[in-house]
Amino acid sequence: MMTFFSEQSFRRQATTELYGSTLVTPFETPRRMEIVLEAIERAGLGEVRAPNDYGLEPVKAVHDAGYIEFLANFWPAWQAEGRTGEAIPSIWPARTLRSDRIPRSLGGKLGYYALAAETSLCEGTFEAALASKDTALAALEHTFESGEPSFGLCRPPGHHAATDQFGGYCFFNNAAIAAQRALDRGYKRVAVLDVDFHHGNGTQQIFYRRSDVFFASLHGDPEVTFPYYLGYADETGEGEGEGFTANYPMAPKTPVSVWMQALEKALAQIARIECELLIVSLGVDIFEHDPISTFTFTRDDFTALGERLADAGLPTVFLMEGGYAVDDIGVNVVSVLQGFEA
Ligand code: Q9C
Ligand code: ZN
Repeated sequence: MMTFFSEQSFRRQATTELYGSTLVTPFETPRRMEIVLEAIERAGLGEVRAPNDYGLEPVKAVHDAGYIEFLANFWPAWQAEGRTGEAIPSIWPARTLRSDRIPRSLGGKLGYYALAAETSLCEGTFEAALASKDTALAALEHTFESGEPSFGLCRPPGHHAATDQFGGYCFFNNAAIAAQRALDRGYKRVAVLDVDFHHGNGTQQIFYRRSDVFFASLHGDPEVTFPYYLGYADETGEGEGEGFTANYPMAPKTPVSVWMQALEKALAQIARIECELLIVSLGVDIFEHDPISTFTFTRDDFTALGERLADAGLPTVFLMEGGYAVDDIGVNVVSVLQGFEA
């Protein structure tokens, strides 16, 4: 399988993540990419190519212009104010106190465009986010042109990024950008299947009122798991989009057999509504030893997942999302991709 990866993804080297009451070294570390690349090489999965630069148009097709400008300008502006540390949002236009005002202050903007506080902004973040969406778009283009499956080794991940909000380690929603591009290239209906441990709240928000992208997510129950406020089973889409969102929240330690039954339901929906392309938001934080998650996947379960996805018989683009058991992330990812190709 062809993999796409950009060295530019290493430009984000954040040193802080707000975790409980302390700052820790981020779980979403650049080392993750090195481990996945090593595993791809060791397994002989196939060529790894650098993506082209697809510019900002495909980003603007999904994200708010003010948000893109905010991410592009934030770090230089923060530095110009003499701030040296990484930027962590600490105030939001919260539920009953919200307005549409975007304050001039960088601290005010930071909260306006953030959905959570664990993801610091730092030098190189915008460049890495651009590289990540290019990686997703290159994978999409390869599958569009060849019909062959492809893997976009995206970093930073994307599925928590909403129209105008970053958080959960995500800045641009790579899967949403690729799905929109697929529609612009002529596919009539696209499925985004999100198997990351966390609900793909950003992807859901972006397509919630639309019927051209079917979004299905299998994830830790938001009653007890990040991102908490979205991903409940009764969220099924709105207006035109009614029936085009499907959520399968599951309790901590849910057996893989139960998870696989939810996958069957999601794949049945994808077949029934005749999706022409499958984009898999591939988070391997469903691994049994993931440090921030509570599902129980083993290496063999990852292989079985890949095999089952291949049986769907659709042109398929895999895009990297989460996975924080760094030593195992490579084997886990490659197991899915090799299972798919078996
Ligand atoms: N105690 C992705 O997997 N913090 N993002 C969770 C757990 C945020 C995960 C805290 C997790 C974000 C792409
Ligand atoms: Zn995740």
